[in-house]
Amino acid sequence: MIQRTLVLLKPDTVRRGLIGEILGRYEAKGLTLVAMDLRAIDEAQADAHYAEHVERDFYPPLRAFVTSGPLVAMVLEGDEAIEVVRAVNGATDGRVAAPGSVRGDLSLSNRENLVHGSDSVQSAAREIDLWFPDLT
Ligand code: IDP
Ligand code: MG
Repeated sequence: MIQRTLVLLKPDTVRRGLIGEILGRYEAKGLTLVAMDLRAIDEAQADAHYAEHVERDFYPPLRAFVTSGPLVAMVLEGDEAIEVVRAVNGATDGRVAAPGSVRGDLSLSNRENLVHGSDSVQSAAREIDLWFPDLT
């Protein structure tokens, strides 16, 4: 099934100069770039994006992190793109993510883990509408 998914290259990716490295992995996998934008977000956008996590203990430092500098938001499309992107990204905690994944190769942190990928068809639809409301 052809799907679209919302991907964020978080501020650590931008700071560390890894945009090209990570975008290249999605391109090499065969995913198609549908939209992409470098932007800084405020706390309201962070809260909307992470609506399911705003009450969690880890959320205040996560919000500070994702609003700490510019990030790259993008929509990727391809066969089973939601699951494929999450596999390319690897497990949430970079310390245990499998080598070969973005987080496994490039992150040593549970919070500063470089990337976000939508986790379901419903999340992808909600997140694409939130980040790229003009995309049809
Ligand atoms: P995901 O990004 O792999 O889908 P989620 O559980 O949805 O992971 O968590 C969202 C983001 O919150 C993670 O990518 C990470 O940046 C941060 N996070 C999740 N769990 C922790 C934690 O236990 N400590 C610190 N940060 C966390
Ligand atoms: Mg998640």
